[in-house]
Amino acid sequence: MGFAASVVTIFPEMFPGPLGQSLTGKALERGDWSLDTVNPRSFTHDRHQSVDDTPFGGGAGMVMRPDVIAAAIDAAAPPGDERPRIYLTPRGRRFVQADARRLAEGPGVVLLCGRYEGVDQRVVEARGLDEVSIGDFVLSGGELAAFLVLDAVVRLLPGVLGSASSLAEESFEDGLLEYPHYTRPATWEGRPVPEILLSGHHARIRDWRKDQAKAVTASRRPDLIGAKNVELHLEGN
Ligand code: 9D3
Repeated sequence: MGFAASVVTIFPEMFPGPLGQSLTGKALERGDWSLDTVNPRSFTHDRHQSVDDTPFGGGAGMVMRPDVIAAAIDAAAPPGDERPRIYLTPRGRRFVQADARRLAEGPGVVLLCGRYEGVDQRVVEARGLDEVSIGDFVLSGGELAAFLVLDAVVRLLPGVLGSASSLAEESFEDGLLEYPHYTRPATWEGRPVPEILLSGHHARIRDWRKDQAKAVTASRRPDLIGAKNVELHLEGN
């Protein structure tokens, strides 16, 4: 009885996609989490299996029909299903690490992937959907956003990341970007690793890494300085 993810999408063949590989894929095989998809196409009535129609008031593009999308959501999450329902849309509030942590502590999530111009707004209200965006750029649909949200959540589930790395992560949650990493060879293409790292002076190495983290954060993400965002641990920057 792990974390249950349901994805409402007209492209179910995209899943599990990258989530079937590596850390998240192993966790899926172990049953730490489950993934099912519901295709709105299965809840259409007409000959052409239309999930979309023209927008009232005019304008470009098509809108996903509320009757079809609501039927798909109800099939994915029957009344009484306690899981939060997220509609992935460029109109949403930004998804952040705190959202990933909150979701990982719950029973699962239902993700609605928009296509075309989006979903009829009445379905958002009627089914209590939380509108979420993954960033200030334009995607062609919500499916890649669903992968991103699920990856961020699944790696936080109990037992998915080793307990050693989890503990290591906690200790680094200082709201800064990470210090740079180096491994063998000690000199590569004429580039030596920073001398301090070969010195064996662990306290001085710790101070150097902290200075590096502060410098890269101030340069690339000045918004994080003083924000004291302890939720955030950005790796590999
Ligand atoms: C012309 C207005 N466009 C909004 C910027 C229309 C539009 C573009 C792209 C409507 C939907 C989409 C598809 N995007 C998503 O479904 C999406 C998304 C995104 O584009 N950026 C950041 N997060 C997300 S979550 C879902």
